[in-house]
Amino acid sequence: MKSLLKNLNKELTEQTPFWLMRQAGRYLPEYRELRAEKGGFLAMAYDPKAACEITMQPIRRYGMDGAIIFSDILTIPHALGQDLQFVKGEGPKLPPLRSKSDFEMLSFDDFETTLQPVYDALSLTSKQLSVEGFDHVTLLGFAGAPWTVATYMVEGGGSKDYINIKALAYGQPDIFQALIDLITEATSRYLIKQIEAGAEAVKIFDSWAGVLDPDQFEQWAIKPVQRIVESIKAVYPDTPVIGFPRGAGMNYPKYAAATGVDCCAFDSMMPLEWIAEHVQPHCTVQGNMDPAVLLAGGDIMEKKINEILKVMSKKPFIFNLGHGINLQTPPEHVERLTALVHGFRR
Ligand code: 1CP
Repeated sequence: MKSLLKNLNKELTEQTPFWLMRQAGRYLPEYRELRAEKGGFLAMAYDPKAACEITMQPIRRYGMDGAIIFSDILTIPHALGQDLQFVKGEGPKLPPLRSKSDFEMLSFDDFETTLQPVYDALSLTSKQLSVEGFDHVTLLGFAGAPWTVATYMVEGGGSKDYINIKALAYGQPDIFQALIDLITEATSRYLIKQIEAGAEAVKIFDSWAGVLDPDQFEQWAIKPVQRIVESIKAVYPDTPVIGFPRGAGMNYPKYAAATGVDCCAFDSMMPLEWIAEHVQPHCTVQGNMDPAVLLAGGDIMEKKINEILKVMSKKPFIFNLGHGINLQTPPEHVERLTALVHGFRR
């Protein structure tokens, strides 16, 4: 079995597997070239050949143990009928949903047709990995967690204070619950189809879980993910699920225990010894080097990589960053990281 999958199945391997969040993207010149040619992010994400090519780019350069399909968490609102645009340098823009009638416009009518290119990209990449001899690489599918996806749908893009979505959650809990239920259903269907198309494991990104209070965390970060994991496991009991409740802090152990994820991914804010003591006994762990360390490179990067591997690699562990690669990262730093992680022995 592939080493990343082995670790997800709670088996130790001599070498620690790794991949990097946002490993395909703007820090790579070959990505920037293709982006200029295709004319934008969505055009690439919905073009199975382009998405496959971009997914392969970092694998060809570095041979990571995981290849995450090139797509975005915002394909779900888009497939439910909400307009979506990526404005260069500004990130995603959606017409914000606020009133009851805004939410009533969402539907499953075009859901599968909109998402078909993502499934096609996965099938294509699954084949391409073996054509190019990358038999050690695990193909990863993904989706955003309902809370994080809902923040984009209600705020209309990224947010600093999440005030509109929080006002909705506290002030109109019925409407908010219906939105979370809809995204939960959509995400379950989406991830099951991704597995059908060739994803060998899937990751659920809850990038903004850290802004929830403890009760809300239970209600909006834990419960929906628990339901998604249950739906997936009912169809694919052996496909591992990775959960990433970024910024969850002391809620991490509860999340790991209650959601049923096989692996919990960590941000860089959490101390290694604490993770090893409170979470690693219960599930596989993934993370958590600060992307700024990879940007800086040099001796500090070597020191941090070794610290993480020494503490975490005694149990099933996947090396990764605590958040996505910074776009200014020199590709040579990723090459050095690869040598250091793959050179380390448990
Ligand atoms: O070329 C470009 O300008 C587009 C930049 C870009 C890229 C490369 C966006 C827009 N999305 C992606 C790809 C992407 N997004 C992947 C591909 C696989 C890989 O990791 O290599 C993945 C897994 C995501 C997931 C994603 N999108 C998340 C969750 C992870 C995280 O970073 O916290 C989130 C929050 C998004 C929303 C999004 N999409 C794009 C941007 C710039 C953003 C963030 C906006 C914000 O900060 O609010």
